[in-house]
Amino acid sequence: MQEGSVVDYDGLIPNNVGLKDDARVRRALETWHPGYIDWWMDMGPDGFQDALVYLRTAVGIDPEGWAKFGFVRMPEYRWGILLALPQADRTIAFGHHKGEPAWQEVPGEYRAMLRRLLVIQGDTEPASVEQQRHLGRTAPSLYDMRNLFQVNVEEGRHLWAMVYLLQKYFGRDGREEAEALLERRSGHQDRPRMLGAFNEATPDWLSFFLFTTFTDRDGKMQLAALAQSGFDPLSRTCRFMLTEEAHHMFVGENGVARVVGRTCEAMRQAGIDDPADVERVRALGVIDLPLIQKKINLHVSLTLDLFGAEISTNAANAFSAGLKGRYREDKIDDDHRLVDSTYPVLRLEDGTIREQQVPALSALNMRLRDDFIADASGGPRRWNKIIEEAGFPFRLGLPHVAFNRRIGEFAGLGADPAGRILPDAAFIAEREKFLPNDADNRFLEGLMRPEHRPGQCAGWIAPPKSGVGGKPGTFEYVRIEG
Ligand code: BYC
Ligand code: FE
Ligand code: FE
Repeated sequence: MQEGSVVDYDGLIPNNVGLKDDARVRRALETWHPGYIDWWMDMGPDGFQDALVYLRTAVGIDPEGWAKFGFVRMPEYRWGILLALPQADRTIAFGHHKGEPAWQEVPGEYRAMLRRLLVIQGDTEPASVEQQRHLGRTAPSLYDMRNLFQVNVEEGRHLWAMVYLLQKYFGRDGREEAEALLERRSGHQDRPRMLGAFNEATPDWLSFFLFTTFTDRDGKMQLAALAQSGFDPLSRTCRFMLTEEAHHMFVGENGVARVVGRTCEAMRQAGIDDPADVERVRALGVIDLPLIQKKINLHVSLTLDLFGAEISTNAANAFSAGLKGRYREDKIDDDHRLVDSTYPVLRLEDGTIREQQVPALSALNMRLRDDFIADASGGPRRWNKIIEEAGFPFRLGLPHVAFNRRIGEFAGLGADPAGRILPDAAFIAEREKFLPNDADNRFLEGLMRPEHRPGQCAGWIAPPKSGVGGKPGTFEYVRIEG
C-alpha cells in the first residue's frame, strides 16, 4: 500500500501527512486545537453538541470510500489533515512556470499571494458552519439533521486543511492567520467573514438546500481551480476536499428535489392546476414554486458575487504565477499561458449588456463563473423533470448574471432575472416579484417546525428515498438526548 493512503489515528490529530514525525507543525496544530474546539462549542450546531450523530469519518483517502460510519458527539469528531496522494513527477500545468516541477515549498516571490488565497478559502469554511448553526432546531427529519451535521463537521475539517497549510508553510504569520480564522464571525458588525455571501443568514432549510446546491458549488469550482495549483500541498489538499464537496451538493440538490416533489404532490392532491395560485398552495403547508424560484434568484446571485470581478488582475496574477488554474486546466487544449488569447465577457456598455472580447488572462474569474453556471444548471434541469412529470406548466431556472449583483460589472444595476435593465423606479416596484419579501420569509419561518421523531418527515418536504451509511431513511440518525 502506498505511504499516506491510510490515516494515522493514533495522535490527537488524525492525519496522513506524517505529523508524528513533524514536531513543530504538530505542536502548532495542538496549540491551535483548543481554540478551534472553543469556536466549535460557541459557533457550531446550536443545541446539539451532546447529541449522538451517525457520522461518516474518513479513515483512508481513497475516493472509493474508506469511510467509517458511527455515532459520534460532534465536539469529539476526529477532524483530520488529509491530503490526496502525490502524483509522481507532477509539473506545473500553466502560467509562467509551466513545465517546471511542482513546488513542495512556497516560492518566496508568491508567498503573499498564496497566503491570501489560503486565508480566503479557509475563511469560508467556518463561516458556513456559523451560518447554519441554528438549523438543527428546525430540521424536517433526523435524516436531514444528520446530513446538516455531516456537512458542518466536514466544513470544519476544511478549515483544518487550510490551517495546516498556513502553519506548515507560513511560520509566524501563518499562525496569526490561523488564529484570525477563529476570530471573525459571519455577519458580525466589526469582524465579519471576508466574502459577502458568507455574511448572509441561512434562516430556513430551503436556504440551506440552495446554499449547498449553489454556494458549495462555488466551493467546488474554486477548489478545482486551486487543485491545479503548482504548489503541490495545496493541490493535494484540494483534491481530497473535492471528494467531500460532492456530498454537500448532493444534500442540496436532493433536498430541493424533495421540496419540489412534495409541492407538486400536494397540489395535485388538492386539484390545484395553477402554480401561481400561491395562497392556495401555501394553505396546503407546502412551498409554492414561485417562492422556490425567488430563493434560487437570491442564492445564485449571492453566489455569483463569490467569483469576484469579471475583469481581475488578481486572478491574472494568480494564474501566471501558477497558483490558481482554470477549472479542469489539465483537460483544456491550449497553450496554458494565455498571453495572446481573448475570452468573451459580458459587459455593461452605454446602458446595455454586450459581449466583449478581453484578454483571457484578465477574464479568468468570468471563465470560472461560466463553468459554474454550466455545472449549476443541472440542478434546475433535474427539478424541472419533477415538475414536468407532475404536469405543471412551470419551470425553474437560474437568474441572469446581471441580476441582484454587488460585485463586478453589474453591481447595483437594476436588472430583472431575465437580464432586462429596468428604470430604477420600476426595479424597486418589481423587486418583490424577484426576491423573497417579508411575507415570503414569514411564511417559510412558520413552516419550519422541527420533526425530530425517528422515521417522520415534515409535511413540506418528501421523505428521503433512501438512507445513508447503509441505514434506511427511517433510521434514528441523531440521538438527540445523547
Ligand atoms: N465579497 O480582483 P477581484 C467555499 C474583493 S466557497 C467581498 O475580482 P479576486 C465554501 C477581492 O477580495 C470558495 N469582497 O478579486 C462554500 C478584492 O479585494 P482586494 C471560497 C470581494 O481576488 C460553501 C477586490 O474585491 N474560495 O469553499 O480576483 C461552504 C477585487 O476583486 C468579493 C475562494 O474563493 C466578494 N464576493 O477574486 C463552505 C478561493 N469578491 O484584494 C465553503 C480563493 C471580490 O482588492 N479566493 N472581492 O482588497 C479567490 O480566488 C479570490 O480571492 C476570489 C475574488 C475569487 C474570491
Ligand atoms: Fe468546504
Ligand atoms: Fe462544502
